[in-house]
Amino acid sequence: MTEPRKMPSQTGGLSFFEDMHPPAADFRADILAGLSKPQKALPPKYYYDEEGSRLFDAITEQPEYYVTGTELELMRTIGPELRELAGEGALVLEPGAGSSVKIRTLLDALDSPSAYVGMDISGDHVRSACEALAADYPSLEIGALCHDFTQSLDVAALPLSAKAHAGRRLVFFPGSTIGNFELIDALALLKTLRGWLREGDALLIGADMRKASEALEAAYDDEAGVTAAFNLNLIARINRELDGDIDADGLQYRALWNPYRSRVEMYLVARRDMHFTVGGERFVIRKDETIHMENSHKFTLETFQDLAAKAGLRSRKAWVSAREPFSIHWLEPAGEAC
Ligand code: AVI
Repeated sequence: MTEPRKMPSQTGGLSFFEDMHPPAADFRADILAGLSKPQKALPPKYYYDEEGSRLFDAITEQPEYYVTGTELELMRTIGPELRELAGEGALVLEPGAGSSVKIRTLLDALDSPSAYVGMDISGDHVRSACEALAADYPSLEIGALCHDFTQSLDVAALPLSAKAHAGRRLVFFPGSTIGNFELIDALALLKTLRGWLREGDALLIGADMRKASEALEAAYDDEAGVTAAFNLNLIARINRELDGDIDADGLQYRALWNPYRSRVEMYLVARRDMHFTVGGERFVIRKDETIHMENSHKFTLETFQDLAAKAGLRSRKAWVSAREPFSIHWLEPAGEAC
């Protein structure tokens, strides 16, 4: 890690802002590669431009999308247990640093947390999210890291106080974002997060659960068409930023539950044959051909705990919501990852 800079006067109440210069994504190369595959596919990490982020927030408010509300309700219910498990003075680390309501719920539940460090691949995003948090928690030590959280991190080298470094590390990864990774990548991410923990530290992670296909398909294809708009927004972004001419009206959004892979698969389906150009390259999509957009894996307690065990994480406690089943896991380092 480069020597972190402490810049309290310039950091809007933050203890530090550190840019670890994660490698920049190559939007053009990734989109052209995805459209050139036999099964066309677009990387979901590109959903989140300004409009995409606004649409995702709107998804979380749709009545069919139970994920956000259910997890938040469960977090509130288990708050006293989290306080007990974390003990006093925890150092909270949040890869993603996106969900201000959930992190506030956790911080409010804990017993005098010593510090919070948010991280995200977008420096602007993590900085403003952490500054907003610092305004609400003026006595909490708060740092922001521009970092690709799929990469290793030397937590001991972060410019935090001795008190913060002495606290239990609690890595918080809510939202079932883990479900958007291919299982092999989810395992790699769990191993990376495991690498941030010492004996006695913990990973608190949300994982959505298998349920009736009707509920799952409705959650990912809401009546108001917000999830469809979220997917089609990536087509608009491609047209705008890569000089494309894809006719979005020729594409229909569809969400399908795949029980064999235990995941909801999201696609754009061509209504007719279409020829289009993106980034100076020509493509054809045939009627009924699909563009694979995203997966959202769903787990049972057992399948998630098995995955965690392969990453060297042992389940200390798991909670399941009363209504649409959603799980939150308290995982602790155990032995080595395999
Ligand atoms: C961010 N992630 C947890 C969402 C999910 O539920 O898989 C992404 C999403 N895509 C469409 N709707 C929600």
